[in-house]
Amino acid sequence: VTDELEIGVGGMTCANCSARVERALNRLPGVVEAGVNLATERATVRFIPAMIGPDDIARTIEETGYEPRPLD
Ligand code: 9UX
Repeated sequence: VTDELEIGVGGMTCANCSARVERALNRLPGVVEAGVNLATERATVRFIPAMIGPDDIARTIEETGYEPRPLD
């Protein structure tokens, strides 16, 4: 079973920023696939809910140096 989270990411200025966030998310155990769109300032993350959750994903974005912004 997998779930998908879409979350805003603030503070990204160039394509290296989005690549950093993408790499950090894809390294997390339980993340199946993560993509980060610089233009829309959003990350789309498919994950295994038994292993990881939205809070962990948001924390990783923050620890990478950017600002997680939960969407409505
Ligand atoms: Mo680009 Mo982002 O040189 O911190 S990597 S602005």
